[in-house]
Amino acid sequence: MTAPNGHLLVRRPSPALAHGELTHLDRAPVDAELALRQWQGYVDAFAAHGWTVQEIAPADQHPDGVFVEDTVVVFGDLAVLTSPGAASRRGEVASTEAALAALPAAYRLQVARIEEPGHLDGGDVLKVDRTVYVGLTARTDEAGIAQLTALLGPRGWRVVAVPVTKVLHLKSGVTALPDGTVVGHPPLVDDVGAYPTFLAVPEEHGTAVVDLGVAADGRRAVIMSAGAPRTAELYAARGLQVVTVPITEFEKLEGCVTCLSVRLRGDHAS
Ligand code: CIR
Repeated sequence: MTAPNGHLLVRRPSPALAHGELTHLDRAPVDAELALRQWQGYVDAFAAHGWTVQEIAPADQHPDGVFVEDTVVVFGDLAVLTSPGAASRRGEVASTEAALAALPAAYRLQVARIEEPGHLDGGDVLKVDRTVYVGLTARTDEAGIAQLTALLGPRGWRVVAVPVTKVLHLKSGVTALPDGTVVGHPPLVDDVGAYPTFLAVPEEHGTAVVDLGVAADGRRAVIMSAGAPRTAELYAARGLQVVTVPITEFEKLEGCVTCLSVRLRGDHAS
């Protein structure tokens, strides 16, 4: 067990998960019971690393509601509620807002929102130090990025728009290790040159990593899909403790480890 790392917002999967949105993948059968077990395994891995888990109210009428990252993005002490690009997902935001309001006082954030007609999904937002890369995708448009820039510019964040065509969200193609190295599987990345540092990984499911914080052995820990064993070895060779979880049922819906939670760290960095 480690020192507390922060607060984790999650939402248990809807029994209708199989009917979620698909953009780049063909529909494959989804086992709803297996999805629930995989989700619990994901949540348990955070809890074992000192995270306090807080569930957002179930939203079973929204098949994609489990992908809570798309509904809010946290920048320091500011939470930006999003305006999801898919109509089927817009009703997910209100319950995320309610969950933020119910957080313990130490995690209470200022709240801003992206407004229609602008659209922005949290999966398109990648923070690396004080730079915020935002995917220009089928879900996130110029108007949404302009609103985010207006909110963040005065707070000292630099917003960089990155066109994304090969995957659903920016973070379906690239994420960042705790040291800020951007990682991605090149066939899924439109422009590897968009980032100051870029580490190519050999597997599609290896692109998504989440910082779990400092582990009991003092190493930095990350969580990633069990579907990328060679990439896990690559990360371990960089000195990281690598925790892998099976998330096949969410990957069938174009989800990954980042989108299944919103991380609120004690220092308010997410
Ligand atoms: C969707 O298309 O909205 C969902 N099926 C998947 C969302 C995954 N979210 C993410 O990568 N941030």
